[in-house]
Amino acid sequence: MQTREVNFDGLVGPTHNYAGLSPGNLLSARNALDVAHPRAAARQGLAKMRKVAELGLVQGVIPPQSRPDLGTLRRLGFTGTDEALLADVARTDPALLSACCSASGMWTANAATISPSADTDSGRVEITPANLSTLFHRAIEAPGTTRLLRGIFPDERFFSVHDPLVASAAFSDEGAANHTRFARGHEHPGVEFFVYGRDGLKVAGGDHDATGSSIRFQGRQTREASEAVARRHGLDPARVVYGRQTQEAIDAGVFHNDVIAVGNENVLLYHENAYCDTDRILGELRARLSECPGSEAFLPLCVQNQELSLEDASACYLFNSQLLSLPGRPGSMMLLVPSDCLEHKKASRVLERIVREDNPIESVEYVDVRQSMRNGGGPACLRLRVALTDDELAAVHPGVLLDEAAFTRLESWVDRNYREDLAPADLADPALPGEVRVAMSELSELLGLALGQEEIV
Ligand code: SUG
Repeated sequence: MQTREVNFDGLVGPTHNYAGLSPGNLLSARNALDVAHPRAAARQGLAKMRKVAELGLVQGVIPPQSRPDLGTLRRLGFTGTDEALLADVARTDPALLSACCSASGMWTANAATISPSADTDSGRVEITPANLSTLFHRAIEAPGTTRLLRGIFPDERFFSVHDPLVASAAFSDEGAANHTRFARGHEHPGVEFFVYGRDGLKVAGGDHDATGSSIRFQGRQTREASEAVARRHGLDPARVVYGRQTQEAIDAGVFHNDVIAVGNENVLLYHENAYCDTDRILGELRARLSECPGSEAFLPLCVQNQELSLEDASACYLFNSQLLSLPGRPGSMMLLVPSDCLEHKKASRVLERIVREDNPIESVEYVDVRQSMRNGGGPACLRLRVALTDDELAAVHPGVLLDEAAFTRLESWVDRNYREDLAPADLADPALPGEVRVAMSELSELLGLALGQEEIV
């Protein structure tokens, strides 16, 4: 039986816009209130999926959630027809309207943490949808994401889709963006690496951390959330490693671990200043992976601060790349990098060095996801990795697994239904919810996936 990693990319939704909703995410702040291009954004995302599929990898898609989220607005006390409600919230609380319009579900690295069946005591794929409770516009994704994941992974013999962790700042969970699995081939049991940015139960005040030091941004993922996910997934504690982000990195715009590191099989590409206690983390990963079946030793690849500073890393997103094992070429990997790195001299030099040196990363390919990047979401943010055996893959809802015909259908669906431009003021356009309703109902047909009432405005 074969096991492979499937990337499930988030399809960019029709309300893709720049609202500056994410403190600590410097690109989101920098591009706030610019005019967005939803059609180009969705096309860029689909082109990336197609590129990965053309490498011979299985590619999946996770549909967008319907926005504006009128259900949430009604639960918050707004009433009347959809049009009246929209006008009311636009007039009385435009910030709430922007939050309820965000297409942030596209960053599926934040949809869930997933442990493959080789690692779990249940022998099933264990899935915990992220509660995303740090930021309101992301927290409202969680119920819809849970329903979508239950639709995509419906067979309880193979998959266990939990409820998200309790929605509290203490258990703030941002999903796979802070989780990396190392294994000597996806079919073997592996080591799961959980990274967090703060302690959740030690209450910090405003601009201070729990020890009273002044900080620029709070970390999002808590230690408590990471530990709870590992417990729930029934992971062997001897094959789990925890690491903490440095406050220096968080303050430089590293709001998720996937902005500063990427791992695959036995390789971890990381920045020198990403973690507190780096030697302990690398030592544990090395030792624990050496006890797993297979033959390759853990291989950390460090990028020094002098080659690329933390600020450079959070501007060019070099680490927010997909590190892909190439089918039929064991031990050979490709790095799929945001095209923004092409214009970044230091990033280009780092990439040249990595490919030149002796390690499994043999090539670099560039992908243009600039529309998403302007919100702080690079190639790695746009995908959720799921290692699946043949039987598990056969039990995935087939409509979300993409072949050439499906790409063509989705591209023309985007061209038919998405606006070219979306300015902040357009979020109050009474025509927008109707357009989204049509798009979502067509998509539901295309994917053969019942997008629940909550997803349809
Ligand atoms: O949560 N941006 C997202 C970007 C998520 C990137 N994901 C990973 N690193 N895995 C966030 O900060 C910005 C929305 C806006 O400003 O309009 C936003 O939500």
